[in-house]
Amino acid sequence: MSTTDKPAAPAANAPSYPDQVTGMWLLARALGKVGITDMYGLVGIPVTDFSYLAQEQGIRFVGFRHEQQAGMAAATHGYLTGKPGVLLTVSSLGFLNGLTATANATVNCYPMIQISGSSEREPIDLGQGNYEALDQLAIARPLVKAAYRVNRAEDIPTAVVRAYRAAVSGRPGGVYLDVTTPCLGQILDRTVAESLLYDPVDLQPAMPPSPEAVTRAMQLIAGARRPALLIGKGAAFARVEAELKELVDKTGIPYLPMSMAKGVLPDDGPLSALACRSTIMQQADVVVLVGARLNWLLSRGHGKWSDTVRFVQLDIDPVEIDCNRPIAAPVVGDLKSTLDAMLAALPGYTMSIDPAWTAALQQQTRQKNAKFAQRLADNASAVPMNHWSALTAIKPVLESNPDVILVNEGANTLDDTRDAVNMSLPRHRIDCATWAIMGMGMGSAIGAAIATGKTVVAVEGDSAFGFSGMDFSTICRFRLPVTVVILNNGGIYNGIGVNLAKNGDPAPTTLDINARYDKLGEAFGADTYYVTTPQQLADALKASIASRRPTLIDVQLAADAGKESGHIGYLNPESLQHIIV
Ligand code: ADP
Ligand code: TZD
Ligand code: MG
Repeated sequence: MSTTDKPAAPAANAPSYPDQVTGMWLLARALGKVGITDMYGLVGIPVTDFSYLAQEQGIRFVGFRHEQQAGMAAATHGYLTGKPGVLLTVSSLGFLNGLTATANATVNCYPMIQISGSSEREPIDLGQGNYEALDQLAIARPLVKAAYRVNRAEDIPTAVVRAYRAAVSGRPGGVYLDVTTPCLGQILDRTVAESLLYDPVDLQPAMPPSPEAVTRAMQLIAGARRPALLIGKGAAFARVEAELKELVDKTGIPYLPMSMAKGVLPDDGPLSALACRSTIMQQADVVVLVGARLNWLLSRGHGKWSDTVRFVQLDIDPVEIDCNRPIAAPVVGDLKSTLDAMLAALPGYTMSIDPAWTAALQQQTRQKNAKFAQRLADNASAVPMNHWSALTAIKPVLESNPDVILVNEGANTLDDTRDAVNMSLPRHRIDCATWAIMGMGMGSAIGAAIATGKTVVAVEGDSAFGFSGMDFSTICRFRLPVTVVILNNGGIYNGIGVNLAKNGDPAPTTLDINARYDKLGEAFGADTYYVTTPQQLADALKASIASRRPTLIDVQLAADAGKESGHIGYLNPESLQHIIV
């Protein structure tokens, strides 16, 4: 080999592979070592090479148009698999864009890890104006479950294990892992780097409850005349559907799911009290919270709730207990261990359920279902369509494809779809959840498709879709079996709104009633439909589910379909009502 044939000598700060490696290489290996198989993100300096190395090591990398959506995908991945989803961001704004999703994951108890490159510490700390300089660790800390920074490549395996444990242990949540540019680029001898990797023992330990707590809860439940189980997404996450089914079968206690817990037990099962929420709040004597918080979604334990109802709360987080109302029987532990202990204790107890309670709930369910069916039928032929007419098409198609994962966001689009579509399998409904945020749609749909391989249908309000719409391109680029259904009523709540502008501007809630969202799908090579009748919508949805191809269905609704959500009287002052009239 002549001297001119020699490979160029590596630059002073580049490793000479294969004997030397970088912090980035070690980070990819450390993630693989704890079982991370997928990563969602948006790259650039200083993490681009890290994404290449991750792919080279067999980690799937799903590149997005916006970090928030990559984060929503990672969060959904974490929720559906029970292992942390991983988000990769660049420094400064990329980090901040992603952090919105990591904060949302923390609020929802979804396990995820946001890994962000960050620029050199010294100029940040002295405020000297470096490239994309931001004190990211300090900003992340109050918004996430745990936040760590790695400054030395030698610490990377430990940092990854700590981040993993923090994300999934106890109450799951978002973890921020800050990796500085010098650490990413730090050169190590490969033998040294490899010697740092280790197999952590018992990454997700069981946390069984105390026997006393189980006994206290069982006594209360056994003595109840009008009990109910209130099932939350913590139960879906904990994968306790079999244990809950056994508990319901053996005790006969009726159950009521929170939105994302729909399908943990079948919505249309004989003991489903889905349509009896108010009755349970007002008349139940013992309510068992199963991985559900007594937060704003349950009037924080006040409002319609009776003063005398006593709560059993099954939760992994001791700090949750008593946070809004005294809990008569807290059982702190992981739900699998807790329900196993309760089922083991069950033969020692006799239930006291009043048969009239169960019969009344079942009667009420039949009445509400009939009313509901009538409401759908009444709207079936409305032209142009409203939410209910669209749902006359969507409901039967989704219910006859129970293994399709439903992603759902919007206001009317959220409420009406949640109420209309029964779920029969756990972890098949993902929505705006605890913060009621818009902008989880495309990311969650992608995360669900990647994490499970299943077909996904996202039912989106037109406003909701706008927050994440550009990442429809990611669905197409990765050829995912995702159908996006946009219910276009031309705005937030509807396309009419309240317009007090004196200069002809649109109302604050008004968007684009004539937009052809299907053309956006066309731009990225998706199958597309523009539909104006329930029949066209049903045909399009059936075809898209069968095809497992990226599909966008633009559903034309009337601009006056839908109402402002909230019913929050004190935010609609008399004076404004007066002006509107
Ligand atoms: P929902 O919105 O469906 O009511 P929340 O998100 O409010 O549900 O509540 C979920 C609850 O589940 C949280 O309080 C969380 O601590 C709890 N949780 C999460 N994972 C587990 C688990 N493995 N075991 C027990 N509780 C869990
Ligand atoms: N921004 C974010 C991040 N989250 C929010 N929840 C809102 C704004 C406020 N908001 C709602 O609470 S619902 C909604 C917004 C903007 C959109 C509703 O319109 P839509 O659905 O088109 O998605 P419908 O069917 O028209 O009601
Ligand atoms: Mg709308």
